[in-house]
Amino acid sequence: MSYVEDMGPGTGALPPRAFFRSDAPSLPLDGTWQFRLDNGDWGPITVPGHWQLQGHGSPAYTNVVYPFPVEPPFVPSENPTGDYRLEFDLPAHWPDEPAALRFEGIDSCGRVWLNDVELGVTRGSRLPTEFEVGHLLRASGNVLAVRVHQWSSGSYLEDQDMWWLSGIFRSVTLLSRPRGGVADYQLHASYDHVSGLGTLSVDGGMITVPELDVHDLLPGKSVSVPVEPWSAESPRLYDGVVHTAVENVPVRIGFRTVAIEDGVLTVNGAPIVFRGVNRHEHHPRSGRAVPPEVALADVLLMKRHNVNAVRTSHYPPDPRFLSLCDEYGLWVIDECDLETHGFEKLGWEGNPSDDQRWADAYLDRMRRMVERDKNHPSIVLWSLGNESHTGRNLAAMAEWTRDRDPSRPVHYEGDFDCEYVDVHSRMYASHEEVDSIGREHRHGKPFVLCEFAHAMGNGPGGMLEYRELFERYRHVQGGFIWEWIDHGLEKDGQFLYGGDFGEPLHDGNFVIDGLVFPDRTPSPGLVEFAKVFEPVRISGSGSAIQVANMYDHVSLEHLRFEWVYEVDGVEVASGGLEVPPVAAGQVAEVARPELPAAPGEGWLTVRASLASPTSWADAGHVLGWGQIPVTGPAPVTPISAVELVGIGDALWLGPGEFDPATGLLTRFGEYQVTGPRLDLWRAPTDNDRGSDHPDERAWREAGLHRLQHRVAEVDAEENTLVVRTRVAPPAKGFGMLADYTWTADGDRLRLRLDVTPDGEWPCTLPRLGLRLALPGELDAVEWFGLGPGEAYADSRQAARVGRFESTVDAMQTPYVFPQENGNRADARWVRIGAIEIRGEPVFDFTVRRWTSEDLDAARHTADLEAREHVYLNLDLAQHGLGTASCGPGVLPQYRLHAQKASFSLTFQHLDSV
Ligand code: IPT
Repeated sequence: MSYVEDMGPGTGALPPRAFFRSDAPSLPLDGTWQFRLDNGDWGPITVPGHWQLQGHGSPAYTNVVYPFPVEPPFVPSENPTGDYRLEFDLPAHWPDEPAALRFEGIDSCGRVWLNDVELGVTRGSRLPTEFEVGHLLRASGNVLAVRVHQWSSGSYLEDQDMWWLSGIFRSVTLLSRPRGGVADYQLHASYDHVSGLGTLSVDGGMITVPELDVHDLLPGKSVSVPVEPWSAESPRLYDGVVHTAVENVPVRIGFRTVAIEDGVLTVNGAPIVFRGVNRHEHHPRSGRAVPPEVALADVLLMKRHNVNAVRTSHYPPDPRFLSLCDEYGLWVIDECDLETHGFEKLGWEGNPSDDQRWADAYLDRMRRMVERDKNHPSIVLWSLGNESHTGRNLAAMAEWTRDRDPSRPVHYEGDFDCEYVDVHSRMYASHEEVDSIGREHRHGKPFVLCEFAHAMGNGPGGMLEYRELFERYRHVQGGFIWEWIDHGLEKDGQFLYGGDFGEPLHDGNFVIDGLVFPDRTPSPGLVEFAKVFEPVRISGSGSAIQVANMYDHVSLEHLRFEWVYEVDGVEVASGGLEVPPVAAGQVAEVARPELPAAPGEGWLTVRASLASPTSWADAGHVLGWGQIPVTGPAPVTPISAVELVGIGDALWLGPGEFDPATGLLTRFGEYQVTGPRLDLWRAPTDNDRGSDHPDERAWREAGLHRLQHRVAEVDAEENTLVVRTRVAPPAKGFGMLADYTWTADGDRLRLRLDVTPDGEWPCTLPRLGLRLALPGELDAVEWFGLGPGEAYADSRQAARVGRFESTVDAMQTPYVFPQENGNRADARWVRIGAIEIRGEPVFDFTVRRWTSEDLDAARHTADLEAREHVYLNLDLAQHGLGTASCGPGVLPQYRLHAQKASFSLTFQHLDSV
């Protein structure tokens, strides 16, 4: 058996230790190396990076299944193998001391030589390996050679849901390790919330923290001093130096104590709630080689969207990311590089987790993570890995970890019975199940959803209802959205997903399931997250405004409050709001400001924003807001009926011209239109397509994507046009009776639509509304309703009542896999060109240059081409979104059923106002 298939950890490495940089010399070896794949020609390659993203071979995506036969530890003989080579000289004055050659990540197995001497073999792709090389170094002409194999025994332990990408994808550094220097160090920095004292000690060197007046504290000794604690909400760090006579390591210390008290996870004595995301390392061009500035971009985006926690799914991230979490403030579950999910397909037969032969490899992975990351205050839980079922090797990892670092509890979702974990964790549990876990306080442990609300495509729906559960039970302590980013790979201006590289086995767009698009543009899901999980909640009742502090630790002192009063979406007054101090978890009540009387629909909007700039956002950045209704809409003038006129082949009613045969509107003022006809179809979302809750299958089976319209009667009365139709799918007996009743006055047309199900409907409806084709020149859109972004029944917290302007193109949400998007909810009116449409009282609308059928057929955004019309959907309702692409479907209250309904709209021609 070759070293590639050896089941043990790698060979030849130095013992794992903390990741740090000291004042000892070091030499970064990142940059251009020489490379060849499978003994091909040598050429340049960038390290860190993946060879598949630099012109050699291609990426492949599978979620659960291994892309090779499952016969552990063997891997295919056709095993893509890359040879890397770098020549380097030492900088002047490089000391004659031991030195470590550090690889931060090689995927999946690397054999390393320096100056023709073999150093050893690495395994554990997302974990560091160091080799002792001091004795091999020369002043110049050092030759570093690494042979990297795409597949190894390690691949069996690295079956995470992501692209298979190989190579030296994290940094390589040569570090001088002076004799008598800091070999490794461990900080212990706890916080006693009763006394307000932080207790500091360090192993591995002396420590000096000038700000705390701590100088040369000896290893093993401790000191207790008054400190400000560290939390994700107030990430106070103290700069210090761990030192020996010959080496200084700058450190940043955060004092905090993680505990489980009465089955509740606390930090510094207060229970915490994870409002978190699962973060894979991904960049649309460089894959899991994520540059530090991109990691920072993630942290800033998270902080600005009220994300307070990250689970590093499903491997330890680049350690620089953890330093950013310390600095900016994010709770972290650091997860080990371990997943054997593909064995599930084999009934877990042969799963490494319970096979003694893999014991060392499991423990080695955990040790390398814990030792590397132990000094980060942001890490509050250690996670053993993901989806690896159960077994002795996992139990051993947990036991070792608890012993090595008693300061942090252990997490692993797969241990359903909580035999060796400290935290009860589940993924995708429905609201109902979370509620019962809450009621029963199952296992008596803190409960977290390590994955919930699958952010694939349009959605997730139902986040608000999860939040309510997090607030209902003290020990239901939040969760982590699956997931942070769409793993689309960019090519020719498009984002590609599974199958786009010709992979014979793949899981399609299941890799496109993030809150941000591949280029990190926030998707509507992230905007909704920010609102649902806002740290300050503002509501109103009567003449009072309630301000609730939803933080776990800090007060609202850093915020300023402002209000604006808008009538019919137009600002009429504004001002500042004095809010008394509100401690974490408390609510303050303040009087509503005096508001001017003005006719129309009046809304008071109160915003809480940063009073001064922080490291992650400017002053004025809004963290929470609420809207309070003040006055209702002014009454509309009723239609004073005009008469129908027949001219030649056409029927005229006010500003509208109708086809007497079909009863369809063909012209409105100067616009040629085709229209409004009953529409029940939407381009299914990923969540509609979800496997366990197959709304889409039922809809297609029912034929809702190919409804036919039969005009039963066009009844032109004196001043009313009544068009009776029956709309139904081919081959089926059920259908919908749809009656259109038109009346008009000089420049207005009023339509009442009455729908009545005919026969037994077998399924829910994607939407219930009307579709109208308008001339393609129309572009500018203005509306008064919910906005500015899209909103759906179960994902609409982020939309506020206001007056908004946009364009047809800008109103499309470019989901990587095209699907229903862009719905604007609760419009009172919308204006497109000179057409104004008013609801009674409100309606939803979408407007696009292609049809729902085009959207349904498209597989990539580039498939969507503008037609010559603009299609306007005017809906009474749409089915909710849910999160059935992985998890529960649409909650009952957001499901759209076929039932009797009426819906009225008034079309007004504005030029004639
Ligand atoms: C769960 C995985 O943990 C995660 O990696 C991802 O694949 C997610 O699903 C879906 O995108 S596992 C699933 C069987 C619940």
